[in-house]
Amino acid sequence: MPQPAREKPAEVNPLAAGVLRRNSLESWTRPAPSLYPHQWSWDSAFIALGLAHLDNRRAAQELETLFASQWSTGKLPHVIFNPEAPPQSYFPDAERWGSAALSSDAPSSPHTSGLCQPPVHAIAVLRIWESAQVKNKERIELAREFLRDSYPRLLAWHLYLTTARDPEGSGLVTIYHPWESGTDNSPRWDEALEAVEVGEELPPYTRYDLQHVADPSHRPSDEEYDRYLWLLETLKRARYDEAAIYESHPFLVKDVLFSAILIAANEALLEIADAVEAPDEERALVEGWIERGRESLDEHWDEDLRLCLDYDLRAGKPARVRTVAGFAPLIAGGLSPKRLEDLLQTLDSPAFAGNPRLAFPLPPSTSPEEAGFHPRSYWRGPVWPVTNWLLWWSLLRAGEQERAGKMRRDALAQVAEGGFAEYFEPFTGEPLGSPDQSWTAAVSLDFLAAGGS
Ligand code: 9WN
Repeated sequence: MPQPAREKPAEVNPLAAGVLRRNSLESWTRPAPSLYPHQWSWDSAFIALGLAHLDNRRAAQELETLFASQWSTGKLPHVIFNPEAPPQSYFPDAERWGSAALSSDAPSSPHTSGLCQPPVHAIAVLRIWESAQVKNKERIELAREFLRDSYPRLLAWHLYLTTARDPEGSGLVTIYHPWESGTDNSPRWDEALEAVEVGEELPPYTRYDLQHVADPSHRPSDEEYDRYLWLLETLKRARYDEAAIYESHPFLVKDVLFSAILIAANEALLEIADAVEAPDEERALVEGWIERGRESLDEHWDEDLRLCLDYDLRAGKPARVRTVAGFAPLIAGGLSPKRLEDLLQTLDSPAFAGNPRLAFPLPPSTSPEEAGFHPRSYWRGPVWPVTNWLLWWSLLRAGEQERAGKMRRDALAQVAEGGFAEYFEPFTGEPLGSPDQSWTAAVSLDFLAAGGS
């Protein structure tokens, strides 16, 4: 049963700001106080979006700190390790990744992981720019400087994703690990992950994540962790070299959600390119990425499920499972009226936000109609505020103001009732995972700043 309302949506703002303040270190923000003590890539992008409404300069700093650890290939690493984090607080740690020791492309300090995460960054940079417009002249000038510095970083990042991560020129990004998707244990990855045979040489390890959660069964299982850690070993064997990974790595999947976020981020990059008066050739390059990406998502559309599907390159087949990632074309934008209609029908159906058992009509991470659905297990069913944000933002861009407004109200009602949890049980609204998750607070601030009833 839903808990009695704790706070009214209007009171969410100062509470969200408080979460971000408490999780903040000097120039970056921990995703959560104890479970995640380092800087995470897409968390920081969402955090910057929220901070843009509180403190524009600090929002810019959040991303500058991340950009300072960009690999020479253009990759923005998924974790930047905090040397001050308490020992044995998160695993795999910097030592286990060994990025700088194995690859001259990695920065030597601070240490980073060898993976990346969905590229929300250009969208956040643009939000910082937009929110500076309503402030004073000095703020606008600072934001313009930030925009100028960020543009080449973002271009290099997107270039990396459209080349090293798409050597086929397919328009879709290949991920090497479920952690790159940001939706770690989603049933999207079950088949591809099951095909990964864990070598006996897997070095022993201790999971510290289980110490920080009320119920360890909500986190990914030990079997999943063995495979996650084995994939890490195979990446290390390839010394994080992209061509070598493509040859031998056992997990290569075209991720439609990651790719759709890249398309939306490329649209943001075009606006940034205009603002910094970037050369025409660069604009044409980005326009080409957007076009190719959308065409490719169209090729991965499943007419029966009325969703877009990831594609397992190793097995040579799509992952036929209904998860929130299937709404990728909505996030990518530029839809035909028919495709938009299809996606909205799926969204409203009992397979997602129209399920009659839901506490709030918000899309569960995995469809309750799927065999792999679990209402309390991480990305296997719970509702995640960041995916609410992505869909809300996409609905607005698609001109679906009314639906977007409703989703925004429901998402705010959920945090008003349950707090800034990492994720929520879809049928009861119970807050799960880390209770003070930064990106939940950040997207709530962005929802509030958008206004409306
Ligand atoms: C692994 C930090 C991150 C998010 C991911 C979420 C979770 C890490 C973990 O936490 O992943 O990267 O240890 O489970 O799945 O989306 O960025 O909040």
